[in-house]
Amino acid sequence: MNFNILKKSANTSARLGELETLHGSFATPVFMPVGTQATVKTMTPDELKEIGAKIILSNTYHLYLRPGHEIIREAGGLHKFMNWDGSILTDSGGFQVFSLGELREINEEGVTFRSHIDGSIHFIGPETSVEIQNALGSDIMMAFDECIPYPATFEYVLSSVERTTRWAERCQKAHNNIDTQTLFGIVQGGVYKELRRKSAIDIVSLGFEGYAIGGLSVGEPKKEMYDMLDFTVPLLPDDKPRYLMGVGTPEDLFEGVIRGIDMFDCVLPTRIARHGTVFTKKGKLVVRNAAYARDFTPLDPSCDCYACKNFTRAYIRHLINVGEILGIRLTTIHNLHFLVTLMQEIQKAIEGDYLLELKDEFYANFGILQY
Ligand code: PRF
Ligand code: ZN
Repeated sequence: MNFNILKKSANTSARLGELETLHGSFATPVFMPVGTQATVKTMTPDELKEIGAKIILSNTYHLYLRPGHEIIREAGGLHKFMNWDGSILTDSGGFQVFSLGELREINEEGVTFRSHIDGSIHFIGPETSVEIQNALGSDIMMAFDECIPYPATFEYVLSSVERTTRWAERCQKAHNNIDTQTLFGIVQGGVYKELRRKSAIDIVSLGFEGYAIGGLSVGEPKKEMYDMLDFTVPLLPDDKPRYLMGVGTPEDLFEGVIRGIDMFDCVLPTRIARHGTVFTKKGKLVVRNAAYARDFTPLDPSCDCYACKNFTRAYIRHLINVGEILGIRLTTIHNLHFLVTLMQEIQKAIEGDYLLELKDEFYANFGILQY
């Protein structure tokens, strides 16, 4: 993997960069659509390409359970299995396993958990996570971390920060495909600055090709998240990509980029699409609503995605209300196009030094208050 910074924003911490993997190169800041189960829900790889996606995220935990990483290894890796020749980042399973609540038990070795599918008992630790990710053959792999819920006590977060560092080191030792796959470290620390500092220093001292900030957007107020970014990002090496995990909304993308984040992923655009909600430049729109029964305009008149060029709100509302699959395919195409295109606009604004102006204009239209 190669990462080059092409331009630094004059009056923010944003950077325009280029990240290159064995499956192509793309500009950063970048939004990665989420394809948990080896598919970005409802989208073919061709459709993903058409909206401009160059890198997607997939999940160790889900693919380990079904179909099993050995089947994907046999298929020739995840790229071949799902016929996606762009880049893939895999999350380590840490976050997904910890989200299981009652169904798991953590100790120094790793996490023992019950499958959310059939209740069978499994174990994932740093070595197993890396082995699974090696079998999947993703371009970027994530270290196995402990993401704790919010709120949590200082003592608990401290012990999880220390464990996350020990696990990160074990991931490095277990990683076999260093020529083809890159491993990123993850900084934890909850909303405690001291612990964010400790985690950043310890993880950076292990030496990774990229650094993620985990444990945010887990229920803390937005201001806390932005404060943690203000504090944590400057502790990370300037010349390596920085990835804010599981974030976010359009405003989170602006606020993250301005604070120096290069990569984002979130289920939000695809999830809300399946519930009939779409992003528009004028804010979110619930196209399912009766208000759009006779609205023969596109989801977003300013959008040039396939859904907006060819179909009306009234038609898409009808499809969703009668449960036709095409409805949620169209809202998904539109929402992913919206965020990927927003990132391209952000890239141009960094290049042209008008990022804050773009943000102000976007917030005013979308109806976001300033942070
Ligand atoms: N760790 C991992 N994946 C994640 C997170 C984390 O902290 C988050 C938190 N927003 C999302 N996905 N491994
Ligand atoms: Zn559209």
